[in-house]
Amino acid sequence: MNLKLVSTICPYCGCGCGINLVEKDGKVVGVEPWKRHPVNEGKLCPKGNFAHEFIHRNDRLTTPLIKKDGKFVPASWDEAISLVASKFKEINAQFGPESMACFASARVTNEENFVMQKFARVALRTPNIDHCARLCHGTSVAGLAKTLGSGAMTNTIKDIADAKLLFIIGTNTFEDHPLIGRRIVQAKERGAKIIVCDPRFNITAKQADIYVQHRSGTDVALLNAMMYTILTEGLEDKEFIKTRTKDFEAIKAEIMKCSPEWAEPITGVPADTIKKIARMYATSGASAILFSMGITQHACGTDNVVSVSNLALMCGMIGRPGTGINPLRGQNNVQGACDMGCLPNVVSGYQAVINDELRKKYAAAWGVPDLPNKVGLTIVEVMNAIDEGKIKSLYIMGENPMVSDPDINHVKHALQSVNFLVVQDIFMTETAELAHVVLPAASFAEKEGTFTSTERRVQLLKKVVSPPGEAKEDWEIICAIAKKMGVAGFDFKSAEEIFEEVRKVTPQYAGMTWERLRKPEALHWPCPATDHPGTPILHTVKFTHPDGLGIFFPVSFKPPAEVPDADYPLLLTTGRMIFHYHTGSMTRRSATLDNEVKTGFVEINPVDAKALGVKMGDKVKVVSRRGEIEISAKVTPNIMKGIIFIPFHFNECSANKLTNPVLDPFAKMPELKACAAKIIPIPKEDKKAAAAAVKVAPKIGGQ
Ligand SMILES: Nc1nc2c(c(=O)[nH]1)N[C@H]1C(S)=C(S)[C@@H](COP(=O)(O)OP(=O)(O)OC[C@H]3O[C@@H](n4cnc5c(=O)[nH]c(N)nc54)[C@H](O)[C@@H]3O)O[C@H]1N2
Ligand SMILES: Nc1nc2c(c(=O)[nH]1)N[C@H]1C(S)=C(S)[C@@H](COP(=O)(O)OP(=O)(O)OC[C@H]3O[C@@H](n4cnc5c(=O)[nH]c(N)nc54)[C@H](O)[C@@H]3O)O[C@H]1N2
Ligand code: SF4
Ligand SMILES: [Mo]
Repeated sequence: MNLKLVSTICPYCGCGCGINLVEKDGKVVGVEPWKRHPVNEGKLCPKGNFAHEFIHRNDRLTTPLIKKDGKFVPASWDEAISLVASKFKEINAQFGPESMACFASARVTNEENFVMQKFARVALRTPNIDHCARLCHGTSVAGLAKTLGSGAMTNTIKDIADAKLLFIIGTNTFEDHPLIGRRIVQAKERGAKIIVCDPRFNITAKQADIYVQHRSGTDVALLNAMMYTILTEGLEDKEFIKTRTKDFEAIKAEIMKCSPEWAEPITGVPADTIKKIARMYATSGASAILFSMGITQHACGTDNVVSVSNLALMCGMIGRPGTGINPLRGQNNVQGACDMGCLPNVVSGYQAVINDELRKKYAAAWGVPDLPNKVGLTIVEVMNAIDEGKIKSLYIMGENPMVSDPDINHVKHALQSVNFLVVQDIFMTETAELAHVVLPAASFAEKEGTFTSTERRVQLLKKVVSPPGEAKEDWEIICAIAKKMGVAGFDFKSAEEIFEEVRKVTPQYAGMTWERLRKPEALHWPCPATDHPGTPILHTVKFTHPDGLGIFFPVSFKPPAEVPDADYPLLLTTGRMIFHYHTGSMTRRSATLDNEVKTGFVEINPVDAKALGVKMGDKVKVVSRRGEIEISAKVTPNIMKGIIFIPFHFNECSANKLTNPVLDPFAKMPELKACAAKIIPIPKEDKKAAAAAVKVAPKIGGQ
């Protein structure tokens, strides 16, 4: 028996855990711990432990597919690439470059994302390039760019264990970043206090010394009231405010309107609790903030992030070990996809496309006269622009908006009506089904490249087995289309060669080489020179703004765009669970994970359930202004009265049929965490039919 262990990186969340894939006879047959990996030290969550199970599924895409008369027909690469290239050229000539859009992917490598943004900007000459960071930490990037000058996690994962207090708000870390959760446990064992603020008493909240249950969408009220206590009791860090920040005076007036007594009826949190957590945060000596989607996915998401930043700056809890503002980035390579410039306003290294000097320098490095010099459309804006007839072609690599975008009925309408849709994935997803051409990609185990984790750690991915059938690496496919279109600059021979180009044009990555990255220590960006050790902690002596100062911005509380009313009396929030990942394309095809949880549910408080006459397991309809779904009720006191929660992983009871696509004005983030909804019990006689419908719906379950 010939077993080989290959050390590589988990393909799921942004923790960036190291795993050993076990290879036997050209197949990946298991996962073994990589004990000396500095992030996870051999520990893995269930998704990492079973990350091999989807790789050799027999429903992997193995050949290009072209839709003819409404049916997919297998095609050769030559035929598919020729068709895509000629269609792209035709649409470009007929409707102009701005009628075209590309979605990159937080699941694929830095090199593949870099090539995708180059393809959009050089081959299609369109500014319309975006990816799922828009629905994720787009507001963190926007908010922290305003206050600190750059929008990444300020400290490292390991550093979390050194905090004296962890302020955990809007992240269910134990389910969604389990190997960061482990550092929370370590901090607790060393005596740290844990505060969790979340409308659900989730698994993470169970670890808290103080659990604060506030209403979805009231974070600014809660944070401002904490700052009110800190200011009125003189607990702010005056020295830090004086030497490291500016515009502190500008926020005082707003904060002084927000007493804990004012916040109590808005948030549902007793004023005394708000005062207590404010004092604890300000006086621990080393407080770190962890936040994620509960903060970001709101129409006021940027405000929420700025408010978090105000709190940390006011208390001087940044730039030192055990402190910091830590947006826990979600996907394995969402940090990297942003770093590589798969955003409509920046090329790689966050260099703004509207800055003439930076853009011209960048274009010169690519040997082209210029690049699109305006900010392109974001994900939800692309869907709207298709409806308005402005976008005619969409090239999607490694995203599944038919399950992950808000207001699915609208997304479906858009994707069905766009002139030309190309989807590049490893499986036939709900989105791929609507495509004109489907291109089969190699998975994480079948290619080389780099991923950048939530702590800005750049790590090498190893090729363990060959892709199935004729599937190719994403960068190879993109380059083949570009070359067929007759565009120069896509003649890469390997991922490493692409990385060499990344280094040249991306200051944060300039000092990294694959040779250096082969060591498991890897490197945290910024790493400007080959003898630079990388930067684990940001902002130790100055912030990223030109004057080096952190900036305060006043933020006032605004309720969610849709609040409960007589017609829709409940507030719906959405999120995740440990066993499933996003649209389920991989975890629902992994037998072990699929067996754990087969389908979705709606969490409802016992008081609300009783008033509706709904019992545990009953099938109900959940209805919003955008759509309705049928789903089983999970009656639990863990969810606040008046709030309901649905995990968004399950297409047959899709939370996103209900969610509100209203956007944050700065980051264009949709309000995925708050919309008005109602529950309609399904009368007894209809229940059998509904149950049968739900049973047949999941068609991709474990094989
Ligand atoms: N198992 C698993 N892990 C994952 C993922 C996955 O799909 N599955 N996805 C990855 C990705 S891309 C991401 S972005 C991360 C996301 O990780 P998280 O942010 O942890 O994920 P969510 O479950 O969406 O939301 C977190 C919490 O926000 C709470 N919340 C809801 N509304 C509000 C509010 O208004 N205010 C506050 N303060 N809290 C609120 C929810 O109750 C929930 O407990 O997870 C990553 N890890
Ligand atoms: N209601 C609600 N909606 C949400 C959220 C929420 O909390 N609530 N969260 C939002 C967030 S934070 C995020 S990040 C998004 C995620 O939204 P998506 O990015 O759309 O979700 P994924 O399921 O991760 O989709 C990734 C796709 O990439 C494919 N894939 C995997 N590896 C590869 C590869 O190597 N190459 C290629 N070409 N394809 C590959 C997978 O099969 C899958 O179809 O969802 C958002 N939507
Ligand atoms: S914590 Fe994240 S990176 Fe680590 S094993 Fe789990 S899913 Fe993979
Ligand atoms: Mo995300």
